Amino acid sequence: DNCKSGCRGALVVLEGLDRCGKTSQSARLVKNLDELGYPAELFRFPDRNTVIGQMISSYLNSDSQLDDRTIHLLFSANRWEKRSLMESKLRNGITLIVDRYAYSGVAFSSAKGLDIEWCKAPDMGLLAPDLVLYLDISPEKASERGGYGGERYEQLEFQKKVAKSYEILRDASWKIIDANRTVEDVQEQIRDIVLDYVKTCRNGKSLSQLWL
Ligand code: NYM
Repeated sequence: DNCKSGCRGALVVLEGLDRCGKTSQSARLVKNLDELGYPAELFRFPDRNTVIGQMISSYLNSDSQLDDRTIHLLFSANRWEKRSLMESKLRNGITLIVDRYAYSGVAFSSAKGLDIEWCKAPDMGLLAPDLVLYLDISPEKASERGGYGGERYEQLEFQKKVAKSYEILRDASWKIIDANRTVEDVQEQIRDIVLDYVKTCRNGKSLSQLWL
């Protein structure tokens, strides 16, 4: 089952409210794919390891205050600084499992009242995901899951607005996953869906650009 030329990895994004289970599911998915012989790596946004990521982290911890548009653009820049690395990994046959992407950027910033088209603009031209999985959980249920960690945005009323923004953003291609089930049930469903996409991408589906 060798990778022929033109064979690439799949770009898979997991989205959802805070505490929907994305982070554990992303890690499990990478492990599952690796075990099945499909090389996979985990990316997450914000990536707090870069200089821009540290500015974002300090904002989320309320150690710094930033204008709503400023932080929005930093989140976007944090994705742009990973774009070429992501592209080369994909072209080398590695599937990328990405914990949050541009959709989080738009959902959280537009929940603050920023115009949705303004929010989308800086992310136009990033790599378009082959698959978006939305881990669906009600804001109330999510808030009961061991409580929020105290970061900015982790409040029930705000999460309700984020859920509405996600509803506006999503299109028919998104796979909506019922995240109210056991970790294992969710994991199994996600793995089966993603395997299909990984195979399609290996068969030569081309990479495209987001929102262009
Ligand atoms: N977030 C994340 C944004 O507001 N905009 C973005 O572009 C991204 C990627 O950061 N509450 C928010 C969503 C989360 C917070 O994410 C930190 P995480 O997945 O908890 O590290």
